[in-house]
Amino acid sequence: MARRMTLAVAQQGPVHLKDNRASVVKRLIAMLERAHSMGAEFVVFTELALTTFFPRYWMTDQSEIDAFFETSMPSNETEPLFQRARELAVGFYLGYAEKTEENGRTRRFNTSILVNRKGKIVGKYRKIHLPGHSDHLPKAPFQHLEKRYFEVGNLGFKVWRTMGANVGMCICNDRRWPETFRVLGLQAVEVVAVGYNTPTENIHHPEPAHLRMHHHLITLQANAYQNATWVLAAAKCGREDGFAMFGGSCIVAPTGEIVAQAQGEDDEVIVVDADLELGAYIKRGTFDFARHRRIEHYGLIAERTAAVAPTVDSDAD
Ligand code: CDV
Repeated sequence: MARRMTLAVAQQGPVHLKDNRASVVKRLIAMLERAHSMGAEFVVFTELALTTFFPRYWMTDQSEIDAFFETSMPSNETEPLFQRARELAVGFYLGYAEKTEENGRTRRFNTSILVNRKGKIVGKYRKIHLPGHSDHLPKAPFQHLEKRYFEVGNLGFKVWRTMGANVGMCICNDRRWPETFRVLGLQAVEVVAVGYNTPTENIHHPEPAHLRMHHHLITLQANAYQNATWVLAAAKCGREDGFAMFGGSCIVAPTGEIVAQAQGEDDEVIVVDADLELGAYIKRGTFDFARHRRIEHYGLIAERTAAVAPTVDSDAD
């Protein structure tokens, strides 16, 4: 029997350096209301939704860096979003830069939260696959300093039972890794929320823009199918102070099909009336993990990071 949940993705257009939190939150509320008017029960906002994508800038002054971070959630500026979501009974995923004190140490993470339909934070995820570099690349057209400004997340990949579904989270670059989705899949995930900021240009290697979009979509589609889960992917996109990031926000069904996709590169809401049971037949069949997984042959995945080539050439006489 179908189990329906109306799912939304709120793609976000550019946030410039001059834009303050209050103006961003206003835009998020407008999209939340639009999603609600389309019947949505859960809305996915993007990664680092409250500010511009600041890892593109080399900064050395810690107070300048910390201005992009939140020290509490909800904060004064985000409380109106929580309030409106509570009134409308809409759950949401929100990404932001988190500064926190843990065991007497200041720590900074690229974080997302899962908020239920009562406005309560029920889950937190801290980004694990941090892309980019930590050193200054003065010749590059822009930086990607996530490895400088954030620590690797310490909360693992978790799934929460909330709003009648098994919901998991990851952030941007995590979506490219099958390990992310398989760990969520092993917790019977039904809905994966992912926000992202993906520059249109690859600063490390000349790469056609269409391939950037291709890689984004094939990873979402393959991971959705291989774990029989809905995937809700929300971009921050367009030109932030001239720096281009692609859109391509979409909702992928457990079959691996894209069932809704954003049309432009600005604030835009897409909604799908989803059947959470759609993936059940795949989980009973091809990807019935209990029957078919062969963990005795997967050891290297958890033991080894870098690839190591065979030492023996099998063609040698
Ligand atoms: N914010 C990101 O994690 N962006 C990466 C870029 C650097 C490739 C991404 O995987 O989209």
